Amino acid sequence: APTTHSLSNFVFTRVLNEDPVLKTLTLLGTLPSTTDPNVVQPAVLLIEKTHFVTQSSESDITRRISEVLSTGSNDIYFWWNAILASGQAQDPDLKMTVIYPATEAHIGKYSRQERRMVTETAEIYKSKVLPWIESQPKSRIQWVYNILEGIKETENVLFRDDDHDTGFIVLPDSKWDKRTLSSLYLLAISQRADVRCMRDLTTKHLPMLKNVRDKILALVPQRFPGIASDEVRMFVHYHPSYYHFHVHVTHISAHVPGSTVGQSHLLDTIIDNIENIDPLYYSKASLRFTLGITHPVYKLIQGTNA
Ligand code: M7G
Repeated sequence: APTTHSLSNFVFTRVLNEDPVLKTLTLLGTLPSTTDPNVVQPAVLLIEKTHFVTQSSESDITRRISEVLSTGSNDIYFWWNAILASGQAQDPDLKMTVIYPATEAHIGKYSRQERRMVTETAEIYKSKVLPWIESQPKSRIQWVYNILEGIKETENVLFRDDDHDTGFIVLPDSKWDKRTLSSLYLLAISQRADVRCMRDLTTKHLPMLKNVRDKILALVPQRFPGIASDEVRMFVHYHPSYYHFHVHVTHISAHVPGSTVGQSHLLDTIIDNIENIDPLYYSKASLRFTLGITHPVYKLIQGTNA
């Protein structure tokens, strides 16, 4: 795994994406292989400016401003740029993610790209998309198994229920800064390996879905005083990036930049559709959502849509 130190060997290739509102920058570059320093492999570097700490006067942002540069004024209005004095470990300026070695799928996912609406019918799903999902190498969800088996991120786990039918494990999503409650972002990962995505869900999964819902609604207010259970949103992505069933758990005021049009399905709606509409709702439904035009599923569906 790359250390902070190895980032000094990062060689820039190109900008994959940037967002001036979210203050994020995504770069493609290379890093030397950990086993053979003469070999370089692709690395995706995600950088975001962190949110301000407001809870503690110790880290009051105004105390860290070391230089103020006036950019103009008009009447009672003054505009300044400022430079921050070097910070402290508990008040970092940047949050970074390195994906290394990064696959083509990672590079595609993090690249700015055109998006299009597509309709995935049950028929297209069964004939084209499901075989593609089944062809995904298990290594793409190695990180999920590392969490479930207690090999990685063990110190972050907030809750685990080891029932092999209905159990799940809850931990901070890697997108969360682990401190800003209004952007709380947790992940509940099912113990079951037979649910790759929402399409697989049927009546037999209702106890698991309800177990996740009920326990999360109790857990969040208990672990994060200040968040009420009716401030918690739980949803599932279709398509997800990782085909092992998991539920996204966020504060209702969190911006969810990862979610695109039609991609988020409320856990409560999923339960209701299976319980009250049709046990096979998700294997019968035509689902409409956007996909980036480089997404492999886009190519599979595009050939079949008018
Ligand atoms: P998804 O719906 O499969 O894909 O959700 P998305 O990334 O397109 O939303 C996977 C979720 O898992 C995302 O919210 C990721 O931020 C999160 N995630 C991904 N990885 C590789 C990790 C990880 O290694 N650890 C943790 N804690 N979360 C991760």
